[in-house]
Amino acid sequence: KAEGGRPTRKANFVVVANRLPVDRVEHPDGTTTWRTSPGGLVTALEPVMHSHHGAWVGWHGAPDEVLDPFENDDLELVPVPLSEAEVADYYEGFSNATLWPLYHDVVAPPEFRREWWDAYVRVNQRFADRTAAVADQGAVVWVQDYQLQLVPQMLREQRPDLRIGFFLHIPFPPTELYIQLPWRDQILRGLLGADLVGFQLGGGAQNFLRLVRQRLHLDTRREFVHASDGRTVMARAYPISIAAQSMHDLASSEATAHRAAEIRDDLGNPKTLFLGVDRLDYTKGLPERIQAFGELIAEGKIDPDEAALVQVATPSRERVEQYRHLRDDIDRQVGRINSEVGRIGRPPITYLHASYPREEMAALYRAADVMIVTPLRDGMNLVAKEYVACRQADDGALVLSEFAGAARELRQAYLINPHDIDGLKETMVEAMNAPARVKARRMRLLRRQVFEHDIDHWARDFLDDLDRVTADQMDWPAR
Ligand code: ADQ
Repeated sequence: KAEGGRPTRKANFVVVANRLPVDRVEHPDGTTTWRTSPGGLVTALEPVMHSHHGAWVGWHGAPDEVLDPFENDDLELVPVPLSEAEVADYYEGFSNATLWPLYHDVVAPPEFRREWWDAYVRVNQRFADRTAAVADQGAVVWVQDYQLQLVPQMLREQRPDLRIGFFLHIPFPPTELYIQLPWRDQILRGLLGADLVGFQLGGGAQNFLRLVRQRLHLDTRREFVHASDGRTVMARAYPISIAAQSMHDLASSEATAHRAAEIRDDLGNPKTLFLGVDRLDYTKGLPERIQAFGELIAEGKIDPDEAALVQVATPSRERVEQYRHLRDDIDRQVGRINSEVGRIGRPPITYLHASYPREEMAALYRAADVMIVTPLRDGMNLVAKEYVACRQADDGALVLSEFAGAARELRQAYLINPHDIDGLKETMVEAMNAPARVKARRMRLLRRQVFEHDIDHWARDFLDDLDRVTADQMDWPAR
């Protein structure tokens, strides 16, 4: 039920993200409505949005279209327009072909193009302008992620009254890699416009603080920066999580139980069902995982009559060249393995290049005996936490890369180095064959961790700290 019209009241809580949390639905009669996308962030922030007068500033997903602010599901949405060229330069270019690979340990080479940077600056300025126009005096503004790192400073220049938080969902890289960026100092200054800069892990906050000292010659004490305008900025870790209880409830339903059984049945009721679920991204370690599984079958260490791998890969960033190559590579790799070791009606790998509703994801998680999460670098990885939340008993096993942020919290997972294919293979076999009591001990601890640290916990921690920093109630270190 989309409604037109400008907002009448200014907002005192504003989320700023590249995308609005809605998708457009086109109806056969030509009308369009909006549907709230199932993301964790919008779910977590809904209570805060409603208890305050909240607004969300972001792109609505269609290039070359200017839309008025509108309300959907009681959320006030403020669309930021992007031209076709800006989508190519700011989003696909600077965000996803420069920053994304640079911040993920340069697992793919980042491209540095000056026209992409220009577009990034221009679009960040537009987001800042829209936000400045809708935010009430003294409002809390929470800027999200790597696409908008200049917004905090741009916003502060116009609106020093605002309380500004920033959260980075991806890793913040080691200084040796970060300093490759031709615009390294501008981005540090952009982030320092915030009162609180949040990272997934303490290591990211440390990298940031070190760079601020080295590059900008600012004084830092513990997790505080003494900014050049006299403000104190805090940099700290807030590991993001999921809506664990609602994920668990979904997985526990009769319908999900039925669908999970059906999935196993369709696969020939294997003794062990391995599952991988990722956005199709070169950071996620898909080739390594598929390689390991293929070798285990070829060497007879996994019997294809007794085990199957389902790999679900959500289509992603298909206009960026490296993503197109990755897709072709994986198609070939899966095809080769299935043709070499598969038998009629029983390919060992079921590969699905598609996005599924939450219900289907819950059924897959519930059906799987061994979840394999093997990113080469990942800010957090919510898939690992979703699998744990969907367990019905203390069963199942999680094989998890040390290079996922989630490995810091999920210590009882079967941790692996995805670059070490032999180690990965050994651990997959170990997880497959582990006695029930060993798996139960591990899973019990994992479940406790995920349920005690859910998405509400994350949002509350961040916003409480932002309140304290801006109210000057922090225990500031002596200078
Ligand atoms: P992503 O790189 O997208 O997120 P992840 O944290 O795993 O990675 O989140 C993916 C989400 O998409 C999960 O909720 C998952 O259920 C869903 N999903 C994946 N495949 C799907 C499919 N085929 N169909 C439907 N849904 C699918 C970035 C960072 C992460 C960080 C998050 C949150 O890269 O490190 O954890 O942001 O901060």
